Amino acid sequence: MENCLFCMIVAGKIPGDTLYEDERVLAFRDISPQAPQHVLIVPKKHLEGLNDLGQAEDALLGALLRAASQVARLTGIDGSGYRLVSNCGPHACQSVHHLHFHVLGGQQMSGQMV
Ligand code: DGP
Repeated sequence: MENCLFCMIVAGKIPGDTLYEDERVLAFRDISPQAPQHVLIVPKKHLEGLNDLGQAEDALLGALLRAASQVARLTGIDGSGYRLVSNCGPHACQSVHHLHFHVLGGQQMSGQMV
């Protein structure tokens, strides 16, 4: 989608620090990391966010979640643990309107949120 930041990263128009890629999914490091390991998992197909997921996206959702666990292994946080977050809408402070999951790890997290 034109003017979508993550579509531009998927298309290679903006550089991304890619960790994992397959035919449906791209994973790259967040530009403003909030944890020692902070990676974004995005579908190559443009979807605004979680609210856009229909039955037709079931396989894509499986691929996104599998990519998250693959990224956890690649970054060495699968054993210590990690958090998977997707912000949806204004109350969640979603700032990029292309579906994405944050993989956060590499440090002990608080039991708040969540
Ligand atoms: P969210 O607030 O959940 O919509 O998260 C959007 C994330 O995207 C935020 O953590 C910062 C990250 N981000 C914004 N612009 C860029 C960029 O140009 N490159 C990368 N790698 N990450 C970006």
